[in-house]
Amino acid sequence: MSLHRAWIGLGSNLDDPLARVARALDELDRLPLTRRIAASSRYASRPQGPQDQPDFINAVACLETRLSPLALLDQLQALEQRHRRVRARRWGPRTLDLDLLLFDDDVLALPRLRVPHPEMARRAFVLVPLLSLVPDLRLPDGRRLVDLVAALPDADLREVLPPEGGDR
Ligand code: A4P
Ligand code: MG
Repeated sequence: MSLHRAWIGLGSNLDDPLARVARALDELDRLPLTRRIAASSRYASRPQGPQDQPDFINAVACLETRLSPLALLDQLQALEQRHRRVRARRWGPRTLDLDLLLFDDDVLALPRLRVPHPEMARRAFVLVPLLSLVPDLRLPDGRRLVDLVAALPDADLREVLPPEGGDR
């Protein structure tokens, strides 16, 4: 089983989102065959989509894993369930949302899994934390992260916590 690099987007806007995202970062480090090798700052932003819900806390983490993409997705979904996430409506409030953003340079279009995450290139709350960790990143199609960030409309994104010490 080879070693892969996976990027995860974390989001929460219910039940103490800052503490929840911190806990989820620890839980990602404890997934089977996986360790977390980087975590961004936490960022607060207004909800993208329906506005009548609390602001979100978002972060991005980098994992080294020997899991396959689908096995990793299973683990992420199980972790979401343990946070009692309620899937009420699309883009609505959630206790914990874990998106698999990138998996090596793979491009996947499976019924359960699309990688790169189809919305990531439009989302400041994904691109900005990712850029803070890997300034020279390119998407599998060759687009540079720095160019995607420059093309975003003015981002309402507030850094609320510095990166964790020692794990970058
Ligand atoms: N799925 C396919 N590809 C992936 C992938 N790369 N990573 C499938 C994770 N899941 C993937 O997801 C629905 C299905 O997508 C899953 O069963 C999986 O098999 P979901 O998370 O249950 O559905 P959802 O979250 O209700 O909808 P969606 O479109 O996934 O929402 P997002 O993209 O998760 O966005 N605003 C701010 N400021 N910050 C946020 O974090 N998040 C959302 C939710 C909206 N607005 C936000 C934020
Ligand atoms: Mg999601």
